Amino acid sequence: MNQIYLFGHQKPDTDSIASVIGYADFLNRSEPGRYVAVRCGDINPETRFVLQRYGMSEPAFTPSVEPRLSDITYKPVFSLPDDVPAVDVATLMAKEGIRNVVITDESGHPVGMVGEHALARAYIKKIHLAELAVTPIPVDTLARILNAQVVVAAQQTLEGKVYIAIDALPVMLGRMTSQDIAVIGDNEPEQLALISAGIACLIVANAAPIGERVKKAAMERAVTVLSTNLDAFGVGKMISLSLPAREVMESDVPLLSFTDTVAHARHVVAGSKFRAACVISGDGKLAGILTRTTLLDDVRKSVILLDHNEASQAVVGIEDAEIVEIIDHHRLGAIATLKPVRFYNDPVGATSTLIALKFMESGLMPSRGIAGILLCGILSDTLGLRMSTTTHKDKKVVRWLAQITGEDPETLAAELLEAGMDLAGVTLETILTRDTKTFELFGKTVLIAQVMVPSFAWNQEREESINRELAMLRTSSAADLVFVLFTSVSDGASVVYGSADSRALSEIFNEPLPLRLNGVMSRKKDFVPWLGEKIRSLTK
Ligand SMILES: [Mn+2]
Repeated sequence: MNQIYLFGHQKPDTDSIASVIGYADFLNRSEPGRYVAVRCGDINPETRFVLQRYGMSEPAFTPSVEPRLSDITYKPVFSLPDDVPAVDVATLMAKEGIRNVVITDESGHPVGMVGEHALARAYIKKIHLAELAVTPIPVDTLARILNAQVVVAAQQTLEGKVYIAIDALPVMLGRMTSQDIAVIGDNEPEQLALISAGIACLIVANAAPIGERVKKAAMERAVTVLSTNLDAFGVGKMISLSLPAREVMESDVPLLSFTDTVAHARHVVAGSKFRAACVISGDGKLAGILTRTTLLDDVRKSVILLDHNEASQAVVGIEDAEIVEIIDHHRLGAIATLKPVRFYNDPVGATSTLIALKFMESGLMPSRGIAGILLCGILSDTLGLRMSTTTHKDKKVVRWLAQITGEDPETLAAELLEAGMDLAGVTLETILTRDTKTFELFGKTVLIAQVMVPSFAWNQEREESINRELAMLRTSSAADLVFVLFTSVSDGASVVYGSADSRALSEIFNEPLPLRLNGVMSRKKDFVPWLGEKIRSLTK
């Protein structure tokens, strides 16, 4: 069962976060755990207030839905430690029908890969070497490769040249050192002579009998004795396949991590001579192997979009995701989808209304927390049901949610507004400079700040400091005129404070500031045109 992620738009507001949490809860009633509320932007102060008030946690931050390597299901990986003989690697490849075996170091980190290419290259090179030898190889491993019995175990590992006893004994002995290995047949005098010369290991081929005298002598001289039913040629052949994987492997294997995108992985795999790459987990251990076939799987993430239907507002990578549903109340700027999609658009005041209606219509009762955040989503988007976008459905749903939560929508809307203004614990300087715009009006540079307030009591309490800050702002900005509009949505008015030379101020306003301007809500549409006219008449 694949998970489905619910996203609001970028720069999420309370309506989009409430819809995402509320709808995930609604859907999980029938398929618990399948639907995951997420967000692709920062939570704003108003939404933080709402989530805290109802004890709901923030949706997890998910900045992108581009398929990543963590979205792929990996088959078990064939890997072997770097000290196993190449013949084991080749055997595994043949048995499992695979082209590559990953080689790991003792801590499980991938260090290389052995493929058909590496094996061929290693042995073609080796064919040109005249000598047969073993790199350090455990006696047990050598015995296993040769299908041999360890008759006398004197060493743990062997590392030396390998001689097949076909030359005359003195010639043999002249060449061999105490590190070396002799392969011999059914010839007890020579077996004994080699042992007493003090070589490292005697391999008795053709399952030739090994007498008690030989065993005793070998034990005394600490010579390892192996008995195999291979002939001498077979022993030589197998020893040449005993090279440890670390000497055969190719070490330039591309490594990828779970956070890499599938698109990047495709590129890497296609460019790799192995046509494969290793995926490593956070601790550097081998987690999987990627091949062109693994990358053919469809790894699109399934998403539900709430409170938006335009690609430009959606999470990064939306074009690589599978959209299964859209619920919105905005204009259509709809995303193109590959498959048919459930699309529910209704121009009500908030998406939260549509989610609450889902609960209502299916007879499901939302928890107090879900009801509370949906209520806030609606009150936030409709400014307490005052916006012209408000419909009877929003009003009906607000009544229902108010009943469940025991909230008074009027009071709650005012609290939301105040939380959204983010005035608590912030310095006046920050508040005044958070939203400023500079205009050139008939030769004057005019800086206008705007601050949304819950009521004008807020600025009345701070009159002196506001005037002081404005004077400082005028100096630092070098503007001719500096204004701040304190705007109260519930009053439908703004109060303006200003700093300029006093003659200019009295000529513009005819009375001392601050001044309440009824109906002035928008700096751009209401205040600037009026101010521009005044300044123009002054300069005439
Ligand atoms: Mn909305």
